[in-house]
Amino acid sequence: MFGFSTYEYDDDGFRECNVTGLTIHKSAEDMVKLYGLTAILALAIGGVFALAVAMTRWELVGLLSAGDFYTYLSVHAWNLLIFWMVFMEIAILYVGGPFVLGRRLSLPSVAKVGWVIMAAGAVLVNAAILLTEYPNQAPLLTSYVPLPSSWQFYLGATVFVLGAIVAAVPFLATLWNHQQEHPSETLPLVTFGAFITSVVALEALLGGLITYVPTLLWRVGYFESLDPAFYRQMYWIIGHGSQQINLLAMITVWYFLTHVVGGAVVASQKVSRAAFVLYLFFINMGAAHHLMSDPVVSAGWRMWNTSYAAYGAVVASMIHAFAIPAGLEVGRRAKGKAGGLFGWLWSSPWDDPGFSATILSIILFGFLGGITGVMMGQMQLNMTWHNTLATVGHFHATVATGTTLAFMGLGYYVLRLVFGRDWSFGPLARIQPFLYGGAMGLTVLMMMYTGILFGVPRRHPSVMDIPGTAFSFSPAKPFFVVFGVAAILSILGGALFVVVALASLLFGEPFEGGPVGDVRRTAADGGEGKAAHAYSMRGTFTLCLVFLGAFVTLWALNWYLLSTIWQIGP
Ligand code: HEM
Ligand SMILES: [Cu+2]
Repeated sequence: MFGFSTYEYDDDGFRECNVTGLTIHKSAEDMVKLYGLTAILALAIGGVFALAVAMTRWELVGLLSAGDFYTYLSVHAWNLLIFWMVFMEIAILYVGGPFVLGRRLSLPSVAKVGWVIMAAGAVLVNAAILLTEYPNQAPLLTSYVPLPSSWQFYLGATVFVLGAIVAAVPFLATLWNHQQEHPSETLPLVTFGAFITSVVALEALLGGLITYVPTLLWRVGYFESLDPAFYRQMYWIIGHGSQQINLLAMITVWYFLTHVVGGAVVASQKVSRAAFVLYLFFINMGAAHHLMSDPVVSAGWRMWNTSYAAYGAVVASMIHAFAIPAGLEVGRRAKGKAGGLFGWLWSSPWDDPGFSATILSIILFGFLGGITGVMMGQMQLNMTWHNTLATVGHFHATVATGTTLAFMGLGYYVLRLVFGRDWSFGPLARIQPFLYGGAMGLTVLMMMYTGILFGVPRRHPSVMDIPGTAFSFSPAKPFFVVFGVAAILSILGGALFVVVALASLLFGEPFEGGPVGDVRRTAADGGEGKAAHAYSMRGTFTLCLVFLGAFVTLWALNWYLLSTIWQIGP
């Protein structure tokens, strides 16, 4: 497809990848290319709008008028959080299913139809937002009822959701056919992770239909009104659910890339699989954290869903956060690539952007996104985060930094192993994950500081003069300078990825194959024939203690800050 690829197939359409050892069929490969490239296009569009949005919030520049700000913010959010992520996730399903199982993609024409529907939905959403005219309003990400967004927007959103459901069908059919032929085989871990992702995705997408179809009917006049409380609850099934898809897909990519590039093994299949199953049962309840400040749902309901129940999902995250670095440590110790506490880490292939993007994704997601998510998902602390720029900081740490970096890392390997192209501008490709991750880390911290320390609200075109507020935000000004510069750098970092990807496709040298990173893809387990869990994991354990220390410190600090604004007693 597209004629960019350098690989040849046998008469049945199969070829063997000499890096991963996977048997890959053209039907699946073509679709990975199609969905992957579409995702990168959405990333580029969203990134351009990011620049305008960030340069408006940096009031020194103050780029956009109030009216335009909401239009640009909506285009930014939909292209990045929805189109970049979901097109990439369908590609990940096709990697995790047919690629890993060594099969052709079942129902390949359904995959094409799915793409056409999704692309039509995406174009319609973008057009509807950009052409919004008063009294219609730009929807932002959430299009909360009774905000009147155009019916074309809701139609586009519905079409896109339907398209994503159609696109998931070939993946599920591939798994179904595989199980029919090999009823007693267990799915490989990456396929298992992709399967759980698809189940969570279908739940989320059904939530999307329950949200967008009634709203569309309201906008075309069929319903007189829609209950905002109903909308918010239903909306967050997809709004939060799609973040869970992002999380699960990212974790699946973490397992895949640390293995392919760093030589990681799975320390314990059972433990990692159990963690995926925990997500399946508990992660949806986290959706209630978006309703923390909503008066309609009872305090008991909020607390049960966001504390007790959601901790089932937090435990799962903690397990993966241990298992993935531990797998890397064990894999590298087994291959003699480690000495001392952290030798396995220092000796890793940091100059490989697939590897550095993955590790930066893990670290930044965990420390910046994960810790803040658990804090702001807690009822009392939520009060200091709700609707401030700190919330935006949180989700830029998770999706915009963590997931985006992981998907970029995967993108580098799609270029090599699927398109058969080596990276153009090699030195730039090597620094790209560090530039993007470093600058985004700083951008995110500034959003959090200005939100938590000064209460700067989210979704507001002006910063220092906000109607209805009696106090001054001006002490936040110096932080916005850092924010503005870091935002420009991170957008440059993102643009660099797009440039390297396109240049590699068009002008890249053929990728010669052979082992990548510094490990040979022969035996999956240790050279000495020891079981994976028999190797020391003390480096990972130490890292976990550092994480715990950071967690406790930030938790205590947030409670302290809350206590300074919330007087108890006389
Ligand atoms: C490339 C660097 C990026 C920068 C500098 C950036 C900056 C911003 C800024 C300043 C806002 C507006 C905050 C407000 O006023 O409320 C925003 C909103 C948002 N961004 Fe980004 N962003 C970036 C990348 C991303 C990525 C990669 C994603 C998703 C994967 C993303 C998803 C969102 C979403 C969902 C919103 C909220 C929209 C809403 O409130 O409805 N951003 N971003
Ligand atoms: Cu959520």
